[in-house]
Amino acid sequence: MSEAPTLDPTRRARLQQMYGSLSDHGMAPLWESLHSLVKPTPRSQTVPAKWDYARVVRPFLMECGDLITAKEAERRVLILENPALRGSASITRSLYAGLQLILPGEIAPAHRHVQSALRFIVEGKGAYTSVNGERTIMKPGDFVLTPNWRWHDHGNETSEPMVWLDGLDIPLVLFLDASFAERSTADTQPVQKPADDSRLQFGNNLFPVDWKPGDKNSPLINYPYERSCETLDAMRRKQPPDLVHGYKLRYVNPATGKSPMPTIGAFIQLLPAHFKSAGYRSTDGTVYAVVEGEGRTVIGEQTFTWGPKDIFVVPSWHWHTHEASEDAVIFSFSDRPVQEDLGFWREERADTSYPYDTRST
Ligand code: GTQ
Repeated sequence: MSEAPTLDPTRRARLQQMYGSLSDHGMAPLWESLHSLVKPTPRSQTVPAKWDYARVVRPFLMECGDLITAKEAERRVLILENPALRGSASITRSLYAGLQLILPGEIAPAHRHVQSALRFIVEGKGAYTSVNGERTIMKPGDFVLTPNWRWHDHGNETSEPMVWLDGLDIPLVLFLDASFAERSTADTQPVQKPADDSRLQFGNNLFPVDWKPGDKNSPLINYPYERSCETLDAMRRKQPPDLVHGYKLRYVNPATGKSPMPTIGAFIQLLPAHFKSAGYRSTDGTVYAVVEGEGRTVIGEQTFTWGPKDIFVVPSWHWHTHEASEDAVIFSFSDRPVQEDLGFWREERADTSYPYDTRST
């Protein structure tokens, strides 16, 4: 589709003159920008990018640990900013990602906000997050929720640093001008529920008979890694990998079958050794965090090699393929549930053009 219409020089000059006055009155001519507003296909401002955990992110994070305490910072987090969206605390247009460090003996004080948060544990074992009075102990690969407006604080009573990936809907909430947040008077919430309460109450396919969900968020606050691995392994024993996704699972709210939080969808997938995926694109820009294994992802013309703990982002509607040189497990999150609820979400697969053979070397 063409951009602005081509007009003879006289009309063009008169129009240009009028545009100046229009703008003084808070108006603008639609025909000059129609096709960049109503685009025929998504053209994301977001660019593909990768963050190398061991070589780049971790050293900076540990330096932050020397320079500022978790309590002083309220949250000691390095934001992973998309190189094309600098200054906006965004890794995609709708989502935020950061790496949070809590050192032994530290706490991150209690607060709550409209923004929903997920944690995906990268390093360390045994620190806790408290969500509305329930503490959950975290270990690598666990997927932990802090849904909208729940009080939450974090603490590390172990002897090791604890690092996790934070995923929040900060840009989406800012876009909608709907942000509220408050600090608690107490830094640490009193423990009000038994250990593992939500998992025992809601994680066994049994709900209290009269329980009704209060909102769209999962009643579970921790989806432990061993359960994800068990499910991925069972899938692998049963069937060949999907040509695009390998073996891919979505985390669900057991009360609704939908995503654990309404604004962020989360996924975990296993790519068997030597798997090369078929091309794929979807409208949800997606953040990937590698748990285990090595491989590479080709996004358009760019190749990103990755290993454990690395993080990369695939923008909306960008063709990409994944290749694993050894068995690889990758976590990911996106705004897919928002787009699905609004009827926007689309995907496209190129299965036939990318044959693969898991036995080749
Ligand atoms: O742990 O509550 O990365 O409020 C950004 C904002 C983490 C948190 C972030 C937050 C948090």
